[in-house]
Amino acid sequence: MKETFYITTPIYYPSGKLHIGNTYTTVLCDTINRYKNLRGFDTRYLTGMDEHGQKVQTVALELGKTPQEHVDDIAEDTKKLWNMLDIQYDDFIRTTEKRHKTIVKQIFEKLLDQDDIYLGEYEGYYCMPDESFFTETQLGENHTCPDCGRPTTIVKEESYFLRLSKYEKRLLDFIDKNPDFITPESRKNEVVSFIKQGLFDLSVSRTSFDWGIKVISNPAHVVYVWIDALSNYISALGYGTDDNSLYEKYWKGDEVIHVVGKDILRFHAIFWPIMLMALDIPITFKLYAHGWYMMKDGKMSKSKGKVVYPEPLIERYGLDPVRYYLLRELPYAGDGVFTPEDFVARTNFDLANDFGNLLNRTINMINKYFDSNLEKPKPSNSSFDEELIQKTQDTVLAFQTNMDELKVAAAIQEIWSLVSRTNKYIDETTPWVLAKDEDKKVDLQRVMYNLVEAIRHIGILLRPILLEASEELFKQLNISEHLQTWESLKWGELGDIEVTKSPVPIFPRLDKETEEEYLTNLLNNKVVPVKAIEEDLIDISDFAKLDIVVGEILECAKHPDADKLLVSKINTLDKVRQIVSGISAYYTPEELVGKKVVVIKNLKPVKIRGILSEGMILAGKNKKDLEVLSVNALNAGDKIS
Ligand code: ME8
Repeated sequence: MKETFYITTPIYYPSGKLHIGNTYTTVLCDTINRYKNLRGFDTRYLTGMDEHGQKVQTVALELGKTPQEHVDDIAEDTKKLWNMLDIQYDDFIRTTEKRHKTIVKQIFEKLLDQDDIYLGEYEGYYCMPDESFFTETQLGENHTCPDCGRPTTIVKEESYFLRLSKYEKRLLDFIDKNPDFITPESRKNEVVSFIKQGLFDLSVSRTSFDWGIKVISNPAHVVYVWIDALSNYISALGYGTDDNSLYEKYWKGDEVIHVVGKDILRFHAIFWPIMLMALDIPITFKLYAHGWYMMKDGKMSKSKGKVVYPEPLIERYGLDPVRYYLLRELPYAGDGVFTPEDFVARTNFDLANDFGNLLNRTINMINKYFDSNLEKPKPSNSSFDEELIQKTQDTVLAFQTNMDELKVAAAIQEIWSLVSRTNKYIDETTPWVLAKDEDKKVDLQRVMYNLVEAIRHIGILLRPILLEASEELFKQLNISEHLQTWESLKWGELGDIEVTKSPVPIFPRLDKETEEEYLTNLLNNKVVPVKAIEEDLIDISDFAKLDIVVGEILECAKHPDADKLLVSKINTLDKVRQIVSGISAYYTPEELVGKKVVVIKNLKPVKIRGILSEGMILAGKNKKDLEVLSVNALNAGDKIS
């Protein structure tokens, strides 16, 4: 049976749009989850929203919405963002859902019944106009309200408390016996010294607002954030319900990881295990606390307008450069600074130059020297080859070790070290010199094979990180699915090679000045004209070069040697032309006969798997579907412009 792996993000407050800080946590978990999937684990990835509390109530009021309407809107936006980032979560829990509220109510009553929760009085700094309590550390100068700046007063309120002090010793023992419970080590030490100073019981209910889960036995109280929020990790698994199979499988399974930001580590490292001890639920999870993304001049702050949102970055640069930057720039145990200069440099140097160029150069050379086809060579022993092979194997191991320890930035560095080594291999073996000497053809063949084999390994390691580029890499190198798996990470698994005849660079270089200026404006919240990157723009005369017409499909059949291809005979009036298209996963030949489709006539004819193709049928595509463009009123040969 497969080992199980359960990973969670914090559930986010719906106080506004999510920024790159929250996005970082979600992308990090997505990458780790995809890695575990690649390794063959039975994985489950949970994220969601923490939708109760006074702040939400106040914000909703300001927006003229009910709190529920407000959180519904933000949850919708958040899901859209995760979609944009291709986050592969299995469940999205919202604390306003019935499945969650029922469990929180049960948990609260149980803790109350067994006297782990008791009624007392909460004393705090209260802002009358905002109707909010604050702790001393949250206050502004002279004990003013951090939200509105007006003076606060000390007010007492009836509140339930969770007995933390009772579990202090047990918790310290637990941390001692489970040295990898909290990572990084430096953060664990902070938690331990905090506990050793002595724990105060935690206020877990409020009477000053009502946007929350009501305490069953005393509905004047709502459950205050942390018992509500932390329970999401098990309520989402059906804990305490008739169907608790997910809880049994994943919570009690092989590996459970909560990824949190450093600011909420204490809640997860102290309150959560104590809650579980009190509830007699096994503490199966490990905690990883990451640092923060800062701006050059300090913390990101929505109220000061110093904040970076991911959407404009993805729209302008694409998904992979954003994922890459976020994962690569934040060190394992520290903070990172988001700067325009670094973003452009990472995209240009790491992605476009080092990695993109390696792939592009390799394909171009195979086209030039071997007309895109290369037989697998006999193994041989040049010292350059041995070094490259050794480096590739070492990289796989180093990548794995780092990923298993959640050191994702370091794991990415390992891949780039192999990228550099592979580029160096080209310089060492000088294929352009080998190509001049017919006697060196076998050497050249071996060099090309080794390049593709190293790049295939890089592609597999990149699958959890660069989602589109890794797919594109396999496509351009024509590498079949069984050679994209973790199990296929063995040198020499690759057979004969047939690369694309028309390689496209996967990462365009950014113009340094333009993009740094664009990003600086974006970071300063200046209105930025939406402008596509220059290299993507074409002139109308470029478009006019295409000869596009209506073509009527007269005959269609499966390609004899390739499952994914169909071969159509199409009347474009000037002649009946044969076109090979990769659409057989979406259409049967019968469905296409009689269709009037859109055809590019003046593409250079090419042989695709041995069959001549004289043009291209246009189709639209998304992740699920592909649809061939077709017309009704027009006839074969009619021009499209
Ligand atoms: O704390 N860089 O929610 P939240 C990196 N609802 N991470 C950052 C960041 C930054 N600049 N700013 C925020 C909550 N984060 C609670 C969690 S879980 C049971 C309840 C991270 O929306 C922050 O560290 O305020 C935290 O991990 C996460 O975003 C959610 O923050």
